[in-house]
Amino acid sequence: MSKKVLVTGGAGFIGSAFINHLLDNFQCQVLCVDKLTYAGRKENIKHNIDFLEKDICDVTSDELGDFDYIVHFAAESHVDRSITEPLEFIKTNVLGTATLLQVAKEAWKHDFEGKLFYHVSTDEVYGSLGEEGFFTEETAYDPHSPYSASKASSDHFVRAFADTYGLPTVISNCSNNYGSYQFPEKLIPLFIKNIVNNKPLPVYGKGENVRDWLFVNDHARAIDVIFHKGKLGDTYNIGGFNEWKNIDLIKVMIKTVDRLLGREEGTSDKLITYVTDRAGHDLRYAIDSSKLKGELGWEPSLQFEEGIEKTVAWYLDNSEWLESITSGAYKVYYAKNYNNK
Ligand code: NAD
Ligand code: TDX
Repeated sequence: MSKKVLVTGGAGFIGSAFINHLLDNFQCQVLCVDKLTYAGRKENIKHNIDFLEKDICDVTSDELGDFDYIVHFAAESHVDRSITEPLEFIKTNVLGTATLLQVAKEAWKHDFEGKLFYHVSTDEVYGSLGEEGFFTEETAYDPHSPYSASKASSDHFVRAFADTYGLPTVISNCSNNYGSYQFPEKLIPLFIKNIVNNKPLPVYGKGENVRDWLFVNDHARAIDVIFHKGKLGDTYNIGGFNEWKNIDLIKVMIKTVDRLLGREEGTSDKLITYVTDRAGHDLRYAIDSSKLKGELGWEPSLQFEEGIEKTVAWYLDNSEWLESITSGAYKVYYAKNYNNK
């Protein structure tokens, strides 16, 4: 009988890429548990799967049936939103994760042979780097935003359940993802959308913060590799060795959108608008993923130039998706908090 994988947050940006990758490559049964917040869309998943529309804080082992693995993506994921609504982040990211750990422990009745709880986390738990150096798996946690503090806390609970109850767990901490189906509150899709619509591009501070960008399908591949070959109880960093200063990345996006729309080069440069910096804005993230490469043989497959071209082209071709995902609940929140974007 094929194995059953419970995927939380599978209607979101990375979770849907993972489900699509999994079912393109493996025979298994997937049950997605997702609350369908403003960030989740069932249509992001291109396969027929079982779907439970539910808050992870409220799931019980009874309603899930037997399952072999959990891959846990569900989270509130946007740093700016965590600054205006920190309690939502604590609820979903901390209490939600702890609830799932407890549910897995109960459902597996302490018989953990062949089981796995895979927790998807972020490089932001490590805090901020200066000009030099990389985050490794040994870097001490030093989160600064309510988002990263909630993710750090969820990582601690995963390790606590492994140490206390022997729950078979693995954690990966990944850098910034980009690609199709990302909600347009994050830098790359938001700026593509604004360039297309000739709207201002709100660059926080001086635009000098650095992020390490990884194509979402490469993240899905990394999770697959760790899921199948990772060591129980271990942690793996995932990154693209692909650092960009925000302002330089923004100039690449402007150039690419203008070119693909047939506009003259430089047309949209005037949209760059420097605005008040994000509170507690981490200066630089950079992941050392050499453990993952050395032990499990994973490395990114796509060059950034190709990835950003594909990504811009996807958003230009999918304006209906962009319109639909920014209507409804998000519109109300957006109008209240982000009138300047
Ligand atoms: P996303 O915001 O696009 O999707 C989150 C999904 O979780 C949505 O489908 C949403 O409906 C669901 N969800 C939210 N709260 C829920 C709840 N209480 N119960 C059930 N479902 C709920 O997020 P993403 O960018 O796909 O991120 C997925 C995971 O990867 C998160 O855990 C995030 O911390 C982590 N991560 C993201 C990035 C990135 O660059 N986006 C990088 C590293 C790690
Ligand atoms: O309007 C903007 N202007 C701007 O200058 C936005 C939305 C962002 N920025 C800057 C802030 C960051 O330095 O761009 C950079 C990237 O911002 P986000 O897309 O919001 O991502 P970040 O804050 O780096 O967090 C992301 O990567 C790690 C994801 O949202 C997290 O879920 C993930 O864990």
